[in-house]
Amino acid sequence: MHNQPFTFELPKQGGIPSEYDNHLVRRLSSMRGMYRDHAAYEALLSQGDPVHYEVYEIKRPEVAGELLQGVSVIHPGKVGNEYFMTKGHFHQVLETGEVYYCLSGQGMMVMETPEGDWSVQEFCPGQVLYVLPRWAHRSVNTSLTQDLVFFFAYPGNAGHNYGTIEQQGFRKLIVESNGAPLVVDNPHWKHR
Ligand code: M6P
Ligand code: ZN
Repeated sequence: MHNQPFTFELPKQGGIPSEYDNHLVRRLSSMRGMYRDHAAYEALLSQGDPVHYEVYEIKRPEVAGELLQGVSVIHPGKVGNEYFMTKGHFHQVLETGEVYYCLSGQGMMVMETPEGDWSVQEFCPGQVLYVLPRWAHRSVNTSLTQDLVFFFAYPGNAGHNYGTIEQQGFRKLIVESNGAPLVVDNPHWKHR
């Protein structure tokens, strides 16, 4: 870990950062129950367990004054008619935000609050997206050919709460309809 201020490079066309400490790989098998079409999920999984998305993290102490940062790469594909996406999470410390900068690809960020407010923002290269404190967030790759690549930074003490989303899902799903992404209600969303 650095003990002096430091710089690193992010390739403008996407790709991996010039330095990182941790490479997190999520395969399709870690997404069980996250997609609406369970049969399509099992069918895809039976053909192999492809890498779904990857996160390159720069390690910093997980304390309030620090910023945790890195690059995420979401590979293209669909489960049924839903595009590949991240699990999504609330922050354990709910009152912490997160900033994203899109480097390449095409995507959407699906967000909601514990009170059930929701927002879906399109996300394309050059755009900064600010996730307000209290908002759960999931990124969706709406291209079927290209990786979605973005830089992120969030407070060191934020933590990840996956349990709430695993239980209730997000209010909105992003599906392909006539070759384009469409925001639809999640029929299984339960407010707990
Ligand atoms: C973003 C950040 C990371 C997160 C990653 C994968 O890059 O928010 O903190 O780990 O997405 O998303 P998830 O943790 O929801 O699987
Ligand atoms: Zn987050």
